[in-house]
Amino acid sequence: MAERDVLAGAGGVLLGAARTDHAGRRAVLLVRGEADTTEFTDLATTMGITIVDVVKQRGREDPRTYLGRGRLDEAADLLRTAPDGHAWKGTDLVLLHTNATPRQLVATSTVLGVEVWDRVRLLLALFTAHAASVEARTQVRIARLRSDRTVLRELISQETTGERAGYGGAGATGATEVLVTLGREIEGLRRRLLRHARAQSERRRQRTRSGARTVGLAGYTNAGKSSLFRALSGKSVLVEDRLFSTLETTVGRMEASPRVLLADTIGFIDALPSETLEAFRATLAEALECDLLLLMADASDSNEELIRRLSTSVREVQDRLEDDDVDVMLVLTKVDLIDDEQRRRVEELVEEIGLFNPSFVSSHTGEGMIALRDAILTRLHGPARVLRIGHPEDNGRPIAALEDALRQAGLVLERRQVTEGVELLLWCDGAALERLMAHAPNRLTVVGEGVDAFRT
Ligand SMILES: Nc1nc2c(ncn2[C@@H]2O[C@H](COP(=O)(O)OP(=O)(O)OP(=O)(O)O)[C@@H](O)[C@H]2O)c(=O)[nH]1
Ligand SMILES: [Mg+2]
Repeated sequence: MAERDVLAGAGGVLLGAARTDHAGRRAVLLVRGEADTTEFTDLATTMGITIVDVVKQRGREDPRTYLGRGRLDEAADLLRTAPDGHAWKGTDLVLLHTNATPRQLVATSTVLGVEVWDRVRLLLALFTAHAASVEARTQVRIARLRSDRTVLRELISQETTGERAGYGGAGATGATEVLVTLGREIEGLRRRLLRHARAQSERRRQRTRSGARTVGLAGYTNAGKSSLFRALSGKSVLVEDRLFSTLETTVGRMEASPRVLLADTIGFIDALPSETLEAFRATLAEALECDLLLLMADASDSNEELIRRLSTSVREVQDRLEDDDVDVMLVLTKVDLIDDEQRRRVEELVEEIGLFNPSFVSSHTGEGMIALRDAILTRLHGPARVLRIGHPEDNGRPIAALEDALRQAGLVLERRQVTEGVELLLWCDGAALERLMAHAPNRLTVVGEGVDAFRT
């Protein structure tokens, strides 16, 4: 279906608007109640939209008009009559600080006469603007069409019940046709996405069969997932200080161990309706179906934000937490931005919500990264061994061949020279190690277990 503006000229609920770049737009934000508007404003700012004014009205949402009818009419007047130099002059977008019902969306846009977005429409517009890959674009389009469909149904029902005069000249029959086309397009896109998901899930199976282990990165949007992915894999992915830079899953190998795969994915956000979230299930599964899940949060967030965002993330990965086959580690990022006292407070906070032993890391300064790498490998492969090659009575027999054999059999992370020969910090399957030891009697000795045994 061609992108179209179903309600152009009749109040402006823009459905499937072709416009993807909203940078430079000026908007008025309507807020009912006492909610904190920071995150909403951040979402708008991320898209380059300037909020020129905020209208706040106390009390509960009006189920039909969101603000009370009187306040809404005042806003409509001001939108039409704002003189030059007034903040509202040139505003063609009104934002509602809520996940609005279709009824509220239709009514407010009819009264205001400009484009109206609620939180979900703002998110969908943001996703549309950021979607770079085919997969991301397909997901986003499905989510948008689904959301458009609910608004359209509301319009049709209002017309049928006579609540609203015929629209766009096309009348209810025209709208019903659009509805059918919408349904068909959603179905087609869904099938395409399903094929993609099947291919992905086949790839996952192959990986597992080849002995690769996967580490999924999950957390609130902007937590620093892609930055950590980049630091651990060396693979370049988009990192930006904006919400929802990443909309699909990227898999890359861990630099320290090519048999460990990392999966960076889309971030979470509060209160995304399930029909919108549904479109992203497949890409999330690609990252969340893993052997080890890194549950990530930004340690430099304020206490309330940290708890809120971490709780949302915990909710989203709940079934992973309950799955015995999935190991979960808590990783707190951007530790370079906080001091020791804040760090202790963050530790207490996460304990209060039932999480323990966070790893603190900074992808920028590298702080905590070696420890995190070691912890990941230990969780996946068990404790490392410190293995000595060489013996005082070896009389300088070359050790290179043995060292090569060990490197083939397992993962050598670090190496150091000692008087008897060399010592390796090694992750290796027990049976493989025993075979090698039997081959070279007296030349290999396990002198310690665990990463710390090597470091001290
Ligand atoms: N100071 C500091 N900033 C960081 C660190 N890690 C990430 N950032 C910044 O935080 C912002 C978000 O980082 P990303 O890695 O894109 O976060 P993300 O979780 O992938 O975000 P989305 O994909 O948008 O959900 C960027 O501006 C990064 O430069 C860190 O360790 N220290
Ligand atoms: Mg990202």
